[in-house]
Amino acid sequence: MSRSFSFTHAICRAPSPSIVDGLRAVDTGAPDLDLFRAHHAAYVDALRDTGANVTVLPALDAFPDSVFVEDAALCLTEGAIVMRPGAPSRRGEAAAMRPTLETFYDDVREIDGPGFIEGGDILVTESEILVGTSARTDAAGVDALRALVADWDYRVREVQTPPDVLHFKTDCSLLDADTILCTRRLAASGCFDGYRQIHTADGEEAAANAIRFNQHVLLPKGFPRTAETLGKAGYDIRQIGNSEAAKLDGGMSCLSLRFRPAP
Ligand code: CIR
Repeated sequence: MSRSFSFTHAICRAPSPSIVDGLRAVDTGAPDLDLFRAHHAAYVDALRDTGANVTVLPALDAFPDSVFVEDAALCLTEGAIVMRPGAPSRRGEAAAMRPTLETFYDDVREIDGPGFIEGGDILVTESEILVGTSARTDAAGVDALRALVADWDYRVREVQTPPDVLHFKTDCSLLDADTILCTRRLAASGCFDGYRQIHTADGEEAAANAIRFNQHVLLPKGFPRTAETLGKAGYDIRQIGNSEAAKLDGGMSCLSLRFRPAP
């Protein structure tokens, strides 16, 4: 049983009207709440189509970016870890996720300061946990994670998120046990040497933030050449509208926590 893309559960959170105040690197206009909600509903449906049990938490108006639940926690089989986001406006989201994690896990741990780490910088593969340092995740945060998962027998490898890229997983996704979808700029760092790699088409770098969820790969809409490559490689692609989340630098992975808790 794969532990890195075979899931029974997901947690999402409804977008809040305060989403218009969400963080963004470049202002390309406010997201449209109704369209965001429609995209979010299609995303949840796509997860449910795989047979997953999907919990959709109520919107949290006090936290404009809280729809991007991936950054608040890391869910492994053995237990869950509450993150310590580098963005000050997002720290309360992590604490707010804890009670939900406790309904699924007996063992919920928490990153202690002084370091910072966000879930978007963490890629779990069959053999290791890669963590990209970024503007949101620092070396102390990686060390804190390493210490917390040591008794669960995970190897944690620190790598670097490319400059000007929000999160490590903005530029990569796990497609199966040993295959990574990634941008050429991230591949050039050598961090995926030893893995089979599929690169996004030039100009379609935003397609790298996909998710493999059981039999499907959820890909943002609007990246036809990357979709074609993945289809030819045998992946069952579901393309989901992402224009509104993209205005806030969000993609497919950010919108869910995906997991298979121990029975
Ligand atoms: C932020 O800047 O934190 C949000 N606007 C976007 C977070 C996207 N999350 C992710 O890539 N995991």
